[in-house]
Amino acid sequence: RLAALDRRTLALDVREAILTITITRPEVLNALSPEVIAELREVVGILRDGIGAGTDPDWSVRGVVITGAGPKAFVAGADIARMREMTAEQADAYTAEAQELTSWLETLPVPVVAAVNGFALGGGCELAMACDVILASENAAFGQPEVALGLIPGFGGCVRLQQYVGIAAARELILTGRRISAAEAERLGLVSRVLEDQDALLAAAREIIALAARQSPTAVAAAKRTVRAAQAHPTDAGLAIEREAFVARFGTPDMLEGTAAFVEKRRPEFTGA
Ligand code: CO8
Repeated sequence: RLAALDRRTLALDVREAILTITITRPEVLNALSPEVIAELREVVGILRDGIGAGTDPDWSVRGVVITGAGPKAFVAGADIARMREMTAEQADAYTAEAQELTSWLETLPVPVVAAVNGFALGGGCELAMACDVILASENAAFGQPEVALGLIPGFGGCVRLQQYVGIAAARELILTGRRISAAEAERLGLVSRVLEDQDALLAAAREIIALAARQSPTAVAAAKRTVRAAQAHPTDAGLAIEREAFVARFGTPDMLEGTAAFVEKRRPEFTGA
């Protein structure tokens, strides 16, 4: 179904069970127009249906990489020209769809890696933060510059940036709109690794997914689900959710296989059950 999609703003590539989504509007630094959001929703929606939410999984896609076309930008934010034309109602619908997309990314049962190859500003930084891992090339730059436009972050920035960097740095960045380098983003904990150039960046993104794909897919999905649930709850409720998800692994074929393989000193062969 992915191959049959008519996409004007995205390029899709599936290789070795990894889907790479490239946003292809380099002339406007891959700004997120309503069409980009609609097409991303279509693709991620197909993945949700295809891989499932863990109940009847099809593990033919084991991870997703999101990146931007051209040498300058991952995504330089929402499309400002298009936003100017919107009424408050249209902005509400646009934001609702965009925010739901970020939740879909967070609830896919496979890892999603943002390969940030340039500007990740506003909605671009927010799109990256909805991914499980953010990798950056040396020329990447991050920021939430919405206050310079008379706006505020609306695609999850007020919520997720503080989860990544803590409330102090999040406040500073959101209230000033200050742009930070890849190196500073790494120091703050927004980015997990900085790579020299785009080739190294994409290779590292694929390597992370390939490594996760060697593990039990149901365990990876359960771990992703539990980390997200824990973020949304206070400590005691989070611990209860973790305990329940941990105990649910016991007796599953993948748990029996993984622990047997360790004891028998061999590589596990997971079936995703
Ligand atoms: N929207 C529309 N067009 C853009 C955007 C954008 N966000 N960013 C760049 N462009 C266009 C420029 O207008 C320019 O077009 P043209 O060639 O026709 O003049 C082209 O891309 C190249 O950009 P520049 O010439 O400006 O390139 P520079 O290298 O000089 O500067 C910058 C690069 C610093 C990235 C600069 O383009 C910039 O500041 N861009 C805007 C960044 C920004 O403010 N982003 C936040 C937008 S608001 C937002 O994201 C709200 C999120 C909530 C939305 C929820 C739904 C998704």
